[in-house]
Amino acid sequence: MLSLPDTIQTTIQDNILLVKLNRPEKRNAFNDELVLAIEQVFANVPAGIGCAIIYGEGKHFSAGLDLSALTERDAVQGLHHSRMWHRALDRVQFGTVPVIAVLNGACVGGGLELASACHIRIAETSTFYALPEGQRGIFVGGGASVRVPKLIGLARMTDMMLTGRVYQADEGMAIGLSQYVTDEGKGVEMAMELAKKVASNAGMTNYALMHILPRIVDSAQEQGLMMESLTAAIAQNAPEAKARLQEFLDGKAKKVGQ
Ligand code: 1HE
Repeated sequence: MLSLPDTIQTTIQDNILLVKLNRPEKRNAFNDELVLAIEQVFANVPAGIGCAIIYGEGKHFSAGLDLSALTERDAVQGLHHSRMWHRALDRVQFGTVPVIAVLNGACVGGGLELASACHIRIAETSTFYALPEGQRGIFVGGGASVRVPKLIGLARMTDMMLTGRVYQADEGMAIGLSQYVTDEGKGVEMAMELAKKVASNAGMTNYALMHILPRIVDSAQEQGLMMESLTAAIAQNAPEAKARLQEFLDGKAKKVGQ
């Protein structure tokens, strides 16, 4: 059993791991303890889990970095602090299971950094996105400069930080910050439905989507195409793939959209 602070809670339903940020009185702002707890949780996903869901207690997913500790750090401590965030969020993005984030209210600063390390984002209608680091006189340090432009492009992230622009839930989906928008209070339910589908995929497919696809995207075309071919060859050779293909050929598998 992991020893976790009460600012994070985990439960398991069937083969889905639910992770709740539980610091609503501070709008789920991340102190170091909470960042390290996220690292622990995603480094130790129990065997048999097929997908994880992360969401926040209260009216906000997360207000980002806990600003109360920021003034106490010197430059070297600041470097290590940022690298701690990178370690923790790498555990989320490159862990053992796909992660679905359910967003509501503020998804700002480090909150958006966590959300962008997840594989699917569902925004409830109250969600708003911002990178207030610009206004606070600091810079992103939890991976946003790498992950956010991949979702929305360099120009939009630059604008968010230069002008303090806030995107609402629908706009956020239109530009790529989330893949889904749903009614208030319905996010976890929707995430459970999606998580069941994710967890029913062949293991190699999910592994390739989490660990290989992002590397292909970061590669030059020739290397990317070669990695794709190698991945396709490995995936189709797995017994699970052969069984699924045979099921389709026997007319026993679901058609697309069913
Ligand atoms: C906090 C934080 C925080 C709230 N650090 N304590 N993030 C920001 O710049 C966002 C700052 N927060 C806000 O703009 C607002 O709090 C919200 C829009 C998120 C929510 O507003 P509201 O009216 O619901 O709550 P509140 O009254 O502002 O806050 C409730 C309490 O949470 C209050 O503490 P209290 O002791 O007076 O009750 C706030 O001080 C506290 N609180 N947000 C510390 N962020 C890896 S680098 C990442 C860099 C960043 O993430 S920068 C972005 C920081």
